[in-house]
Amino acid sequence: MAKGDPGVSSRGRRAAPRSRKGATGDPQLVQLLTPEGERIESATGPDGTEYRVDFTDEEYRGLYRDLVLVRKLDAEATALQRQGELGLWASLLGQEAAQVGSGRALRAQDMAFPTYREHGVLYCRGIDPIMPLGLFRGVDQGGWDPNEFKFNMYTIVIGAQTLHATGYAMGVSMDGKTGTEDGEAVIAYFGDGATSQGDVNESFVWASVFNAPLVFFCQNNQYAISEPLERQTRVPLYQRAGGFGFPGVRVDGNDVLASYAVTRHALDNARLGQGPSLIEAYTYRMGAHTTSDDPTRYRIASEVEAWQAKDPIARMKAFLTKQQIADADFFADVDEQARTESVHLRERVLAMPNPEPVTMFDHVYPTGSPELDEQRAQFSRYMESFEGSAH
Ligand SMILES: Cc1ncc(C[n+]2csc(CCOP(=O)(O)OP(=O)(O)O)c2C)c(N)n1
Ligand SMILES: [Mg+2]
Repeated sequence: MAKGDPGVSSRGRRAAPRSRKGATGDPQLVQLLTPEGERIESATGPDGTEYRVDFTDEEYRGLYRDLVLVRKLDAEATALQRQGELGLWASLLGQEAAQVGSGRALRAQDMAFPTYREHGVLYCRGIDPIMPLGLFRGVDQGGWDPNEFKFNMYTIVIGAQTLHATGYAMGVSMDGKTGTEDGEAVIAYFGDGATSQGDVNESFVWASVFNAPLVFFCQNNQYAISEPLERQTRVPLYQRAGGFGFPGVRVDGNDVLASYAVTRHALDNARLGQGPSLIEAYTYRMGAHTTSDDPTRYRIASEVEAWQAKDPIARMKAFLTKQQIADADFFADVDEQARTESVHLRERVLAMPNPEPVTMFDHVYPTGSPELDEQRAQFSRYMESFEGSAH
């Protein structure tokens, strides 16, 4: 995958903004790859920052492979839920480029705080994709080690992780780990709906006034369950940043190259001690909110079709093909790898052992408590009362 360090150039925040229309005709959107798969050399952000990437052919192919694998594993998880093997699944369908682009922009030392949908970022952090499936199957608590992978636990409480990330980022700077090119940065993921939460707005204030090395990465997938974007905001979300005193940029979230470029730039500013910023990755949730949602009840098919034409994987495939960076053998190989890995994932999910019910008391406190011991004992007696019965 993209291990290189593409030249994400900055002309400085005070440079005069140049009006440059992307191929979408939307001057607000940073885009480096059009839906048709045409490369745009560079794009200028609202503060004059110029974004570009310079990947090798191998790195371009690596990004494509990531996108396909992440989508396939996600589809497998949705299928497992439909077959009763998971309790719930929150699909990332349509948001692969925002997640792979930003996930690959992270350096090893950077810390990420996800929601419940960041399976693509989790994949980029090198975590076994089985991990969230244990959580959604209800057999464990999703227990990867956040310090080992620099990827915090999934957070279902909307917006809460932005506060955790802000505190963590303030700690990073108090520890003196910013101010150099190999400093540390933090990224907090959240959705468009989350921007209405007090937690997120409080995070903006604290991160701003404490100059925290934090990138707020909002995946605007246009919906918060059934609530459309216009119920959250009357201004483009990235413009909210200005009121809090830090820069904001809107990127085409279906463009993996632009998502990479803006995230790398924002992270590098943060690690250098230049404070927080907000990225609004403009994208679309192609599937349901979760497997317990029916989106046909609140949105029309033509809207989904319009976004299908902006598919993040199709545009990357068109680009690789047109530029002769990849051929049919490569695409077949990626598909085969995706198929093999998803079959493997399924086998491992089905083999997950059910936990003993009494283990629910195990991780409540690091060192336990007398009250908990008493509850555990009571519960054990209760469970023993069934022994020998037919139930
Ligand atoms: C504090 C809180 N309130 C409500 C919910 C219920 N809830 C779960 S997901 C969701 C919508 C979130 O939308 P958004 O932030 O846009 O993220 P998306 O799911 O679209 O990625 C809500 C309201 C919750 N989990 N936590
Ligand atoms: Mg949303």
